[in-house]
Amino acid sequence: MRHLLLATRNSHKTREFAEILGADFAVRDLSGDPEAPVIEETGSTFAENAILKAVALSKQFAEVVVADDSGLEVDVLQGAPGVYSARYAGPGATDDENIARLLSELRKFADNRSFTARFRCLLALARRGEVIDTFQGVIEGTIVDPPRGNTGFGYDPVFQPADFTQTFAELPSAEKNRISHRARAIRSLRGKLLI
Ligand code: ITT
Repeated sequence: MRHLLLATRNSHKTREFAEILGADFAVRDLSGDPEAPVIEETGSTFAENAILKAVALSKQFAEVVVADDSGLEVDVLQGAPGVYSARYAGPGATDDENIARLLSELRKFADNRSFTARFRCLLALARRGEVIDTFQGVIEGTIVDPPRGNTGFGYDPVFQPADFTQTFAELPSAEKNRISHRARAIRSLRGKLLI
């Protein structure tokens, strides 16, 4: 059994990590450590933010630390919300508020085009304050309006992966966790951890 500390307070991410990594890994996050520092995401890329989180937390904890920085990039919005995905509608915004802001931006385009987008996930692996490696996963798709489905989190109800007719929030979690940006990044990470 390998132990991993996830530098996240997002329990949805933690659940997906546990499902994707499987029984060889014991995963815990920061929910049990309220005194762990909150790291400000001041980077301009997912990689910078993932590294900031992983390095800072790995100075405080003995285990191998993995940080996930991820988000949605919409082409017609020049890649927004991108690194601001969690706070697109403002600091502390809920998922529903972020989706509402996204759809209101897209409704400004009067035509009925399909809006291409992708989810991107960057993982940083660190130990004792040093980055060991980073891993990336991407999934392409389109934005749907109105939102559909109620599984998952974040922008899942408005993201329909390419070659699927359901959104991430309509697909069973096992299917999302087979094809997602996070699944792709975690599979590369897993390979490194098992060496
Ligand atoms: P931590 O920093 O504590 O890990 P966070 O939720 O703030 O948690 P990020 O800064 O990486 O994490 O922001 C990621 C946001 O991107 C997340 O809040 C969602 O809005 C969106 N997102 C990322 N992955 C997603 C997924 O699989 N499905 C839907 N939305 C996702």
